[in-house]
Amino acid sequence: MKKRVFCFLLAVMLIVCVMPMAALADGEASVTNASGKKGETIKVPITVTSPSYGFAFKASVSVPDSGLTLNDITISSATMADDVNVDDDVTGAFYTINGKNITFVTDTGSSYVVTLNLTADAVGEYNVGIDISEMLDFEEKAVISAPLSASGTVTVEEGPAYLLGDVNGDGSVNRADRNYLIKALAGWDGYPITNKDAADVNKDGTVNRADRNYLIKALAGWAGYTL
Ligand SMILES: [Ca+2]
Ligand SMILES: [Ca+2]
Repeated sequence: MKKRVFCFLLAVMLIVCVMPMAALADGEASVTNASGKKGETIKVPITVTSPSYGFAFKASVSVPDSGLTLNDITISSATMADDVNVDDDVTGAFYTINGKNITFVTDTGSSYVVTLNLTADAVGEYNVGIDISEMLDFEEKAVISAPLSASGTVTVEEGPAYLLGDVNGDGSVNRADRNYLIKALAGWDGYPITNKDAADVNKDGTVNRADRNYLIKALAGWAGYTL
């Protein structure tokens, strides 16, 4: 009799111990490699997939301390948007998507795309990643057995040293450049053309009234007059 009770208890213990482990099926995460030029915004999509249909997860993303600036994190699914915030109280390069589990409000899918919006500050190759500490299914049961991590590479190449049409060299192209070019071509004092490449908007190798006309049309949005 005692032996039977022991066997029963052992069986219960085995069921209790093994059942939760058997119920866990790992989710997946992957970071898509991305590239761009210095000064540009680079979007890095991270796909998070659950074995369950509909899920919530808690994650942090990592970007390097320099070279890239993390501006924003967006997540696919309009139904989850209200529950997602970038918590920049976290120190260093780590950001947390919601300080807690993202509230589960949808059962419309088994994967989400978390997109990092980065500004490329310096040329280089950088590692970015995501660490998912919890992933819960519709009934708030864990669907990952261990923290889930993924990483990818962001490559930043040298960008143009100037903006075409930025005749006054202030970093943007607008009517001030048109006015500057008009005065420079008219020989006004104090209006030197310091960057001929930027001023040669029609790219014919010289800076003259044709560039002025081109710039006027480009700023007015004429078809075929791109900068
Ligand atoms: Ca300018
Ligand atoms: Ca020209």
